[in-house]
Amino acid sequence: MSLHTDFNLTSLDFGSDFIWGVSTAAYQIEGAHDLNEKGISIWDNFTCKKGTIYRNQNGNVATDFYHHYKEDILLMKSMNIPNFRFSISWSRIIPNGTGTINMKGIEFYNNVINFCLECDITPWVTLYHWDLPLALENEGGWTNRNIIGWFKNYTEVCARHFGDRVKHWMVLNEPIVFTGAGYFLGVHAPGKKGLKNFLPTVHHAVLCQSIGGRTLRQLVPDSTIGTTFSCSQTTPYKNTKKHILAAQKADTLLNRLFIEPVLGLGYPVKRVPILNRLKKYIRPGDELLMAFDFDFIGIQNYTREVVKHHYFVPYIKAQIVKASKRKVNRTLMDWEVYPPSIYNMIKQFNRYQNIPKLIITENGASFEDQITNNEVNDQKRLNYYKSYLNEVYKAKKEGLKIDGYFAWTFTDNFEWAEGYRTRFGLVYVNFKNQKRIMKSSGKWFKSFLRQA
Ligand code: GCO
Repeated sequence: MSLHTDFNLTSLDFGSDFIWGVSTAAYQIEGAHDLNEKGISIWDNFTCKKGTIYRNQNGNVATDFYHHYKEDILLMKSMNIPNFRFSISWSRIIPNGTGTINMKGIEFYNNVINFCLECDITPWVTLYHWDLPLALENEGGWTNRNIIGWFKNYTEVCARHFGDRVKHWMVLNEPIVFTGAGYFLGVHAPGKKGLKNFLPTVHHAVLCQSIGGRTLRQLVPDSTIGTTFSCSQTTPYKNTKKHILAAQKADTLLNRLFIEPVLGLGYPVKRVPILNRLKKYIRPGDELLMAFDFDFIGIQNYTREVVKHHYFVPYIKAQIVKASKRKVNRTLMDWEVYPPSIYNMIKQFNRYQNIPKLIITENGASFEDQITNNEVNDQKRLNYYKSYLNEVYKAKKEGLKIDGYFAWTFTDNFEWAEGYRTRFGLVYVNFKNQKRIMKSSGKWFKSFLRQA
């Protein structure tokens, strides 16, 4: 597999109705963490705990999108980017999660939405990109079944205030990551651990996924509604029975756990019997509630995982073998650069019936960026994009369903536990003075999109 792919495509080769855009998330860019009566989120809180984040950094300021949104949206426009995916910070518009609405928060998102529309950029809004109001976490957060009512109310507030202009919605961002990293491993907010936190969280996220979808459809019937999933091809470490089984288990957890209940297939318990313990949280009627006919499914792919049987790993006896241990081409996140993974995941999701549209809602890479004479020549990222887009094109050409592609991400930003160490942007941010510099990858994306 060569990374220096011959790449002669333009965006038009994917069809004139293919959707192109960039993705972001509130906590990673907004900053203004306590401005204008915003409430505290679990990420505001988690980042205060020493040792949780690289160099104890936080998103208090981030890229200060809160004050730079016009500049950023104008830059986006100058780069021919037609669609902008961002998320709403729940605690900015409902500081305590339920109850009083903060009109200053509503105003901020109104300004962002209106400015996008003025610039001819379509807003794509994610309701939940991981920043739960702390007040709700203090009552158990996602482990508490009351989250269903809290989330429904939050969805209604968003639909009522923004639904007249926002016609593209995503309910959740990568539920396996916020449940797994946040409520099982404890490495993301809120830092909870263990099965007793993970399992109820999974079930409640599955319910909120579809309840959010249903609520939006009712209140904004003329909109396109989706939800997003992270996914990675899983490859057995060796072609032996036990490693193959380990890879299948990882596939179940990473790629199937949240999509299958949406499609009415229930939880994929066969390969990972521990998931049978979800029964404890399933109430009569839930099976039906879990399913929803989304207008599109967003998939987010960065890498593949090589998986090994490991006897001592509790519950699943499977372990991911890091890219650095395999001597493969990798990003700063220690994720293997493996373009066929995006093709294979498109293919895997195409095997499900009843997904009307499939959109790549994130793909991108973090590499060391250097500024020389005010330029950032990020050839590795550029090659990454080209080689992954080649694979998306291959899928399209073969007639697989694939309807859009959003790059992760527009500007460098706060990368969760990695802080500001790992930059993913098409645009470089100097975090000392908030200056933006379009990277080579950004310039390339601009010319690639020219005719879109
Ligand atoms: C997501 C991601 C983003 C990350 C990106 C790179 O799920 O949407 O976690 O927020 O920044 O995936 O890791």
